[in-house]
Amino acid sequence: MAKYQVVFVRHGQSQWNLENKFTGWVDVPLSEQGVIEAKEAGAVLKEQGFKFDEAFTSVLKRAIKTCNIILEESDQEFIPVVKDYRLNERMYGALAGLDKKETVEKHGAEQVHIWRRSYDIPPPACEKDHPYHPSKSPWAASIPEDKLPATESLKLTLERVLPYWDEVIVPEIKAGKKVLIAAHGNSIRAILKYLDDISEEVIPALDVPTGVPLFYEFDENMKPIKQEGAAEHLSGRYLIDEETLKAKIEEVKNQTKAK
Ligand code: DG2
Repeated sequence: MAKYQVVFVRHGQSQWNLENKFTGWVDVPLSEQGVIEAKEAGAVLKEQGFKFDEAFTSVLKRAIKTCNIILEESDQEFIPVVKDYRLNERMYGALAGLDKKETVEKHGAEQVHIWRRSYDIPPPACEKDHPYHPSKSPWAASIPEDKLPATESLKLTLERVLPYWDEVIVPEIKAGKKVLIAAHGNSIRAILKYLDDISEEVIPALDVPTGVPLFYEFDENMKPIKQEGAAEHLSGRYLIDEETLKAKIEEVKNQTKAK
């Protein structure tokens, strides 16, 4: 029987999603479309009666803004919002700031797919003097230096996110709180891999669309309960119609397809 509920949402389209650039820990804003997606996510949650007790987000403004817009649109701005770098996007290493299609032209589609979607192969590391090295971000001072990654695979992202899920978020859920998690394509993929025990062979096929709430229910042991209409490979279901969902997932996949 369902005991706990969680809603995950990847931030709405960011300016660099729109411009097709690898982003990672670079702190870029939402695009105009991203703001609309966040508003739509809030409206759907309101319409379907979702009430939250607490929200968790990263320290990156695209996720924070999405979280705030959702809470505003669903009349829940009063709930506490907890921000933590452990929900950040995977650190994209030396790829940060590069155009995704140009990177394919330079290194080949296969190599870029490995960097983007393999489980344990990280992109090339970024040097300390790289313009987007995380030590240059305004919030870097609040993170222990040895926790500032020069690059991250999905596996390394999972190793960062999972302790936060287990030690900070799950206790709140078990205390009976309904939780919203506004994060990123790969920090959410990492949590979903864990929750649904998705294999290393299957995880490269999983893409998370921007700005679409993903609803999960869990039993008393925090085991996900398969939803009717669950998304492929997942126990949770997206709160959007099938056709729009497909188109939004294709958008993510097509970011590296030839011009
Ligand atoms: C994107 C994901 O992250 O890129 O860092 O470029 O969710 O913060 O927009 P997000 C990035 P892909 O892994 O889909 O290339």
